[in-house]
Amino acid sequence: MTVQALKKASASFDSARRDAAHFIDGAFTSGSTGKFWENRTPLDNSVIGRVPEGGKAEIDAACRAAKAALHGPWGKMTVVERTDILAKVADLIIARLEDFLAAECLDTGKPSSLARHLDIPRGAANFKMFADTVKNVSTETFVMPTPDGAGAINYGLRKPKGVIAVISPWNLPLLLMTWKVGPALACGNTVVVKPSEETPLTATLLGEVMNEAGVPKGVYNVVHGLGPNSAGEFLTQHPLVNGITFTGETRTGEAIMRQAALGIRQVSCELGGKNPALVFADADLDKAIEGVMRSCFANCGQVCLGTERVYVQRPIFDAFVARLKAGAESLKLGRPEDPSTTLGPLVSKEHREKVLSYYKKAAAEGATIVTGGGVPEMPAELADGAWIEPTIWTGLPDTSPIVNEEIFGPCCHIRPFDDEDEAVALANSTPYGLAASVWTENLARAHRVAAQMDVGICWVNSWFLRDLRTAFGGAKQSGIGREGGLHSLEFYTELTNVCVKL
Ligand code: NAD
Ligand code: 6OD
Repeated sequence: MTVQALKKASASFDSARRDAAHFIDGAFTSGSTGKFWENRTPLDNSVIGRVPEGGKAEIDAACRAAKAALHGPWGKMTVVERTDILAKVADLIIARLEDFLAAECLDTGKPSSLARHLDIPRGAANFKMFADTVKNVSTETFVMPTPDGAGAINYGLRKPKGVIAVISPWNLPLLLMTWKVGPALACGNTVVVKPSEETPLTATLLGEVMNEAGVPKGVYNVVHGLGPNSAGEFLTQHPLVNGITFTGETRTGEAIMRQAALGIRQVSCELGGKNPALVFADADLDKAIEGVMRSCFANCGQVCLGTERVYVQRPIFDAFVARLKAGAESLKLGRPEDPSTTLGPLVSKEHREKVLSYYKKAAAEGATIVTGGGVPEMPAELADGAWIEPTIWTGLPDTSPIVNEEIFGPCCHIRPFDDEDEAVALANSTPYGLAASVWTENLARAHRVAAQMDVGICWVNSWFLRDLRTAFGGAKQSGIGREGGLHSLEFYTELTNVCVKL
């Protein structure tokens, strides 16, 4: 890209800088707390705009609007009318792709090629897919005999659960928020969203789209704020909330489950991971390197499904390490608008401190630092950003925190193994159970190993690929419940059995 073209692209990103606002009952507001924080981009730490911090009053207003909307025009629509509107929401997200793209890239710093091909289209697809899914849902019916010989018929009625609290993280802000808002609305619920404090922009922008698409007021509400003792906690404790769906860290999931216990509200939790990749000597090495590279470094390692533990069968260990090192060193750090950029910064300097603490721990524990391990030198205009080097280690013990705790950065530890049983035991050795990938050309081994992974999703010779109708969620400390396709409908609806005596 020429310097001039890059400057033009940067100017269009700069025009996306704006204050965020709550979106309550169809209107934008900065609320009544008088508290704001500065939203900074991790690209260079400059201020994007101000974000209002919602308090109890904003949460209450949003929950009341959501409750009222359940029984207003939204609740009276046929499923076709409702899903037509959601299809329009999807179309409008695509029509405003450049606006969403600029907002998401400013908030997160991610390369625009990634947001263009993943975050924003998936944000739209999450509305379309669930709109299609609910049109084809049936419920069970049973005819039963009765002593008088007349019988009875039982049938299920699926009804919206009510007001759904959506608490979402910062790594894939629009994608992960709409992964919950899409099915919740398709099922006829209304939502109050508390987006991550790090990434408030696309949730706000979606309010404009909702109005434009004709979504009735009160159906989609957004209140910005922090977690504990702020909008997040107030939302999960609000008595009008009927269900809570959360994506984020495991420790936050524990807090949210405690909050959900008040009033017995159902909760769905998609939590952290420490995902393994198992690379067998019979793998197609080119494919394995390409897949493991993406799973370690995409989105600067800030993907819950990403790989931080790589286990490689001994005969190919050295070759694998050398090739992954070359791959990591070929990544190009830079501004999102530059098409040659393949790696952005971490989401914030605060998160970089956390990731760097693991980099330091690895060095202190005597890891071999294959590549990276620190902060890169960036051009002066980006020097104040949250940049970090992609990093590979070998040689740490299996008990090391680097091998057991979620780091959420562009890094992995690689360790050799000798046979299948050892690989399976290593893969299952952490308290997490979100995802795994298995790389082998031996079909029987692929199925055998996949069946032994204690995870919600296991890939064979791929990563991140998924039909959205399938179950998504984590085992062990990586989550509770499954979302995706019909599984989402289980969470977002209440099932009433009607038994009619004939
Ligand atoms: P986080 O848990 O710090 O925050 C997530 C959200 O919860 C934010 O909106 C935050 O404000 C809110 N929150 C925090 N404390 C709260 C409380 N007590 N009550 C209510 N809300 C509260 O997570 P993060 O740092 O934003 O995201 C990264 C984490 O998310 C990583 O652990 C990653 O693995 C996980 N994640 C999991 C999945 C998945 O599908 N399993 C997907 C993406 C991210
Ligand atoms: O693709 C999805 O639907 C999904 N929930 C991805 C999660 C990615 C975690 O960072």
